[in-house]
Amino acid sequence: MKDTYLSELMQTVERRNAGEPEYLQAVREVLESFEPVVARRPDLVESGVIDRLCEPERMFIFRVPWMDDNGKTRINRGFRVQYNSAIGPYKGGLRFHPSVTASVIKFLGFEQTFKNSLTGLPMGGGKGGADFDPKAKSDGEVMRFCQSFMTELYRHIGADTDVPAGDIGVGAREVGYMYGQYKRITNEFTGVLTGKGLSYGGSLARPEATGYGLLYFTEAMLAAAGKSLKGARTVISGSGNVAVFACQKAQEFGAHVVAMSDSGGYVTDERGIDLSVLRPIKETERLRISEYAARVESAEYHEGCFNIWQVPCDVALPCATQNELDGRAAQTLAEHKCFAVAEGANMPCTPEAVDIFRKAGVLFAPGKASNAGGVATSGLEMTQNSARMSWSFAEVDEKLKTIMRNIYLSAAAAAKEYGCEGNLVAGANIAGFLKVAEAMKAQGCV
Ligand code: NDP
Ligand code: 2IT
Repeated sequence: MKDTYLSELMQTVERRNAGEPEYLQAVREVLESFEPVVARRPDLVESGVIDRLCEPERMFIFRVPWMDDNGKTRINRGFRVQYNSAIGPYKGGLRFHPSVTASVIKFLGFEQTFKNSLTGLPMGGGKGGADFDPKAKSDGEVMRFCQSFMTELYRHIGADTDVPAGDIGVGAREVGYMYGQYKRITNEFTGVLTGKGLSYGGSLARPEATGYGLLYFTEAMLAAAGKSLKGARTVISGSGNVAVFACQKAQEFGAHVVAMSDSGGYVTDERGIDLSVLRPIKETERLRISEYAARVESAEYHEGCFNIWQVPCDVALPCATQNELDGRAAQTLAEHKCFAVAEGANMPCTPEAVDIFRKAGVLFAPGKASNAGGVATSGLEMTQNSARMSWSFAEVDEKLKTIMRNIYLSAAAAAKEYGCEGNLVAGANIAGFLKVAEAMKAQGCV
């Protein structure tokens, strides 16, 4: 970082958050893209907006005790970061995964603040979760865990305060259990969580929204470069909520999806991934992706998830987790003439990977812009809940398309305006930042 103010701020953030690599990675990437902003907007430096953005408003860490099926007491650690409320109530998902730490939750909350701003909807940034592993747990164990988690979390959230949703390891089942417990404790039926089931206030198209939105964004980015997904060999990592609906929409756009993964390994299928086989394996039977190769003759299973990027492709959509695509993988993708990478996950590409894509001229869509369709549709769920109405699938999907196209346009426009045309990383960071910054400045030093 050349700018003295920004590099000193980064040093302060490093001192204050020592031992939190994911958080520092996310902050560094954003501060690096602020050089042209700092040069042009001294008022934002003077009002301390950027300094304040590098410190979450507050964070809760709590014990989550629950009893397993053998009657043994188990303990997990729960988190909620209320990162920034300048433009709306805190909003962001909950992640249940053994890798969850304060650093992971803070990086996600930081990213969420910019992402939510980009949607154009009035939502601040938040994130939470626990180091709980839902794998191999019975429904009863998952329910007791969710109830215990909510028994602490409920006092910090509310439809106009902080509205959690799903993320890794948190889907319709977990949201249902948490919603039930919230309602039982508070005796209120409000839109306090999104991603709810359709029968109790959920929005049509919310399950599809992140994956669909990713493809709407990708199409817009490709169209501007005179390219399209038609016939594009596509590799998608993950096989969870985001990956499955990314695959569905990619196939609708005419892409040929040849590989998908889970944390154990990946499958290739030259005939194209068959979602009618994959979805029940992952969604209802909750089995490993290796099962797909056992059921589909044209498919092959490969141990180890990170090698999925060795599969030659035109388009890569990382939809699993942070730092899953490193410099080596990026090099291979570039050598294979991959022409576009769009992040469905949060921060799946390492800084080295992003740098390689930029130098090789690979079109690159950063997650805080390209995966914003999920939270945008959560925003639409909040609106429907407040109005006590529900919109049709087509209505929500149409709004989602418009939002994703607008996010692409505003990231591209900000990049151009601030002298880095074509760099959507900088464009998304700057466009997301400016709205939050104006609101923070107007509200004074709080
Ligand atoms: P799911 O839990 O539904 O699926 C996660 C998928 O990623 C699974 O296939 C999982 O494999 C794989 N995965 C998880 N951790 C790892 C790991 N450490 N290494 C390799 N693979 C891993 O989560 P989502 O699909 O909801 O989330 C995926 C990503 O998208 C996350 O980064 C999330 O933050 C982001 N995101 C999600 C949104 C949403 O609306 N759900 C919105 C915007 C972004 P396995 O089953 O083996 O664990
Ligand atoms: O990372 C994300 O944007 C999400 N997990 C979705 C959050 C939400 O509130 O819908």
